[in-house]
Amino acid sequence: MSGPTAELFADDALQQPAGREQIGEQSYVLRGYALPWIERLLPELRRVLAQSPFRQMVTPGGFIMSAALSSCGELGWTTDRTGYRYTTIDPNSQQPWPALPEALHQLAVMAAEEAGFNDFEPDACLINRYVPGAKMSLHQDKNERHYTAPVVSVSLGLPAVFLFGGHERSDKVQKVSLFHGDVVVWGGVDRLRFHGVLPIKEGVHPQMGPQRINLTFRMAG
Ligand SMILES: O=C(O)CCC(=O)C(=O)O
Repeated sequence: MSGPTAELFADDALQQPAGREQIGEQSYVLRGYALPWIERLLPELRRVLAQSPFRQMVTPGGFIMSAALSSCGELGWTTDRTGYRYTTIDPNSQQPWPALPEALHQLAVMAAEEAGFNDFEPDACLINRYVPGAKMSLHQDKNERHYTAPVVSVSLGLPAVFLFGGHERSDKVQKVSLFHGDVVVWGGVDRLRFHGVLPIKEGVHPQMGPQRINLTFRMAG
């Protein structure tokens, strides 16, 4: 997360339209919503990652995920050969996942409200790290106990193309460009829509370096 030289900046990371874009009946992109939080958020994130560093996990099918993962909050999402699940313990450290920092909690609650979801109380924050080339295949978020709460997703660093599909894997997919500080919220009738991320393009973000970090907040337990 250090600041590399200006000539390496990713051009499109600097072009960031403002405002709120509706991408589904109950889904919004809040452009630049996290930007005012970044200075508070990054030191908290560093502390979390010092306690539970990124690691590449294996899917039940035996594939190594290209995004590296960590978590904070009461519950952390994990995958291994036996399946996908939430755990209270970080399987690497055998310690509880780091607590959800207050700045992250507040950001997630306020973004959810901005998108029309009051009373969001996230107990899980999954942290995905994408280096150029890393991606997230189309999937539904179905490991949570209930689907009443939205998913709040914060983008940091290199730009990404977010894929937002329908309720069937084969449904048409919208391609939504996401930039540093953008927040996507989807819930209600859209909660189980397929989504994913295209491979991240080469680049170096001025604040975050050659990576994209995504935080997804959920009510999992
Ligand atoms: O990285 C993103 O923007 C989306 C992450 C995601 O799909 C997930 O964690 O379920």
